[in-house]
Amino acid sequence: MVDLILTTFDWVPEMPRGYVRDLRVRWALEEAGLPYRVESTPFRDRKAGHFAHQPFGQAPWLTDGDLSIFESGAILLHLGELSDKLMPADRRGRSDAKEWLFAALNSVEMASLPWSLLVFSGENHDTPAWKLFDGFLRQHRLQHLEPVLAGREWLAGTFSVADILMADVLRLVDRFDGLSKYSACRDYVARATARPSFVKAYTEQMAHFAAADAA
Ligand SMILES: N[C@@H](CCC(=O)N[C@@H](CS)C(=O)NCC(=O)O)C(=O)O
Repeated sequence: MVDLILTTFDWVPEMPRGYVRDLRVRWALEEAGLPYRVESTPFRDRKAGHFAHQPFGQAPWLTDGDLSIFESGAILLHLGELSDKLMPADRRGRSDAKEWLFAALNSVEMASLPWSLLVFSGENHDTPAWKLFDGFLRQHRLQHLEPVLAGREWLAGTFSVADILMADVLRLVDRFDGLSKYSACRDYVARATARPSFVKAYTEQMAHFAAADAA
């Protein structure tokens, strides 16, 4: 019996495909080799039942038996507790993985998300907002991450949930060429996304949304 159920949208527009955050959860589940199934919730017509699982009406969420968990970071922390393939076994390694997991979300994604939104909306040119967010991401985040990633293969020593989140956050920046001056960040994204579990997660997310088009 499969206790782990990942819920994502039934369909999304082309643009975010391959980047919808259920990919983080698929990737972690694949790395851990945990059995799971994927269910869909309507993208267009979000009902009360959806908001009961995800208060912002977003995706993904994970149910594990009687637990329902939203926020990709919280889901990955939960999965990290289920498998030592996702979290180092030793105390220091676990602490490192947790701090880098939060750094990915709360320090890097908090800078990269507004940057990406400006790119999406075509505002990535000579405006005060673009200069502010582009400078913030580059000078205060990527520039400091660069020597860290040049000096280690994975953030917490061995591959962990922190790498899934950090690589996924940086992958979106890379999509819009934001890593061109940060070769260690780019190489890190390349080695993370070369992992078979990422490739499977990505392929299955793309197939999930393509199936919705076909239907
Ligand atoms: N902080 C949330 C963000 C979730 C999120 O932004 N989900 C996107 C898909 S990647 C979404 O649901 N977008 C539709 C919307 O916000 O209405 C997490 O990491 O789980």
